[in-house]
Amino acid sequence: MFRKLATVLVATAAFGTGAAGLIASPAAAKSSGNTLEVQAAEYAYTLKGSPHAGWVTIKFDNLGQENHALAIFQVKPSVTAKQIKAAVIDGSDAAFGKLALGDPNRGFGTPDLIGPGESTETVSQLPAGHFGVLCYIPAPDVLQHAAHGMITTIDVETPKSKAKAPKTDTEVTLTDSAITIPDGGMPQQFSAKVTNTGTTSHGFTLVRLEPGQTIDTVFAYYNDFFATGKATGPAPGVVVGGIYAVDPGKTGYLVQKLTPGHYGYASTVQGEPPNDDFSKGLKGEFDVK
Ligand SMILES: [Cu+2]
Repeated sequence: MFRKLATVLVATAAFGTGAAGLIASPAAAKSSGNTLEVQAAEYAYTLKGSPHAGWVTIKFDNLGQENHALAIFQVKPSVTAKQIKAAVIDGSDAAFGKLALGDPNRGFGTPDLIGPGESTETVSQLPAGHFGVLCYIPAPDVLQHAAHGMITTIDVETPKSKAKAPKTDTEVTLTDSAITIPDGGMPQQFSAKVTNTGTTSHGFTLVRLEPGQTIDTVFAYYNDFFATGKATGPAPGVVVGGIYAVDPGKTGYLVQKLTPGHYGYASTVQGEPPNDDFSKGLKGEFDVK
């Protein structure tokens, strides 16, 4: 997600307050058993589905004009969106620590942020429990979307789902120093098995590059965007989909359609440079013919 969640939560606090809320409305459904559908727009999520523990499909559509993210972290039972928002505004690790269950940076292999009009789908194993969901993207007024209302909670229910991992046609391997994709790049449409054989969490996020741009210029652009809360000039690329933070030894699935063009990919899990995934070489480019 271009930043560690703890950093995101602390950074959100600096951007002040706004109204929390959740608008629930029907969404287009293509049932695959154990699915959560999330539609994002300015500035609310529309959620559909009651996922059970096990393999959970998350369909994430951005119907808005800005980038939107879907940061998911486990919280203690009965924690409310209002409480999470208060902790976000407080900004201290202690405030969030009172609500969080386990490591807030734990990776569940759920979607990364996506650009306007883009759609992505992940299939990953979620434990039963109560989760906070928020969008950490800065709005034009510099307030993060969470402060504008993109913050809610979801429950992953018991009993465990019988849903199976999807069929795959493509494999992607994440290590501590590289991302290996198929020779010739990713196809126009794929269901990729994404396996992390490294020792820390890594992800696989895809960016459609504007002519003349590289994954490096895109990464620099987004780092600046998140550091300042302001976009500097037109985006050099659009994030079209991705799976964020697959934990070591774990596997997730990314189901994606790509239009022809030049693409970059990277793990957006960050530590302090030069120890962040991008600096360590978890990036590359390919063409979709
Ligand atoms: Cu958003």
